[in-house]
Amino acid sequence: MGPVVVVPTYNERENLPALVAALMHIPDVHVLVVDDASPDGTGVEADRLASESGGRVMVMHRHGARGLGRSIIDGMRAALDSGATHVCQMDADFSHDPADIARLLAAADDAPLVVGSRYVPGGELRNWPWHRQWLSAFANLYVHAITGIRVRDCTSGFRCWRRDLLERLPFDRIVSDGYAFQVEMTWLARASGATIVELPITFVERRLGASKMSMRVIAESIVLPWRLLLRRVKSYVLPPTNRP
Ligand SMILES: Nc1nc2c(ncn2[C@@H]2O[C@H](COP(=O)(O)OP(=O)(O)O)[C@@H](O)[C@H]2O)c(=O)[nH]1
Ligand SMILES: [Mg+2]
Repeated sequence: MGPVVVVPTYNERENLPALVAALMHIPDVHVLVVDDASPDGTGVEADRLASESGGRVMVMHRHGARGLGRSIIDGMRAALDSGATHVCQMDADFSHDPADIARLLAAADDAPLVVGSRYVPGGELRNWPWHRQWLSAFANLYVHAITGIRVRDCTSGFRCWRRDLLERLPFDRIVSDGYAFQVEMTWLARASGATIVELPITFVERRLGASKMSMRVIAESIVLPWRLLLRRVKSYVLPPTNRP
């Protein structure tokens, strides 16, 4: 198997068919939809798309507590198990342009983690309400200030991971689930010494469906950078065998 694009979904029935169709234009790419029992029937739609895809579209149905980060991790694990050379992650709502996957994959030749970035020269935000722009800019400043991570768009959910890097990451240690999940993954990649490259992307606000952003997700993002810092301090203080 070549690259697998993991697409987490919760109530994306209106967006999914067009997204999958666009991804099918990229040679060799497989798609893994990870659906969290969406009440709007996204999972059923995903199964239909899979049955018509000749094996290029796969679906994972999650049950129990829903969560974006957990869904992506489960999707990444399944993609690695099925032999993926790269695992890409992207939103289902067309905020990320499916055609950009080809650019991310090409850039992964030189870096095991490629982040689609709104905040490097050439990157752009379109139609995002001012409060989301402010929140996103603040989140990145906050993460940079506390953790020292130098990636400009730490919360981006548009990424391409090379297999060799993902295999080294300690998935079991991941504690966060929302935007903080993207930050935590970036942190782990950096801690493993991986080169991280940012490619400019244009992020466009969704036209169909609704955002699942919540106060819980924001609260988690406020706490995570401090948890990461604490983890680093502990790893200096504790002998290696006692490390969490
Ligand atoms: N599986 C799964 N996907 C989710 C969950 N929450 C959000 N998503 C998906 O994650 C992507 C980004 O979510 P979205 O609500 O658009 O976030 P926003 O762009 O920051 O407003 C979309 O594809 C959503 O369907 C969840 O709890 N489980
Ligand atoms: Mg969105």
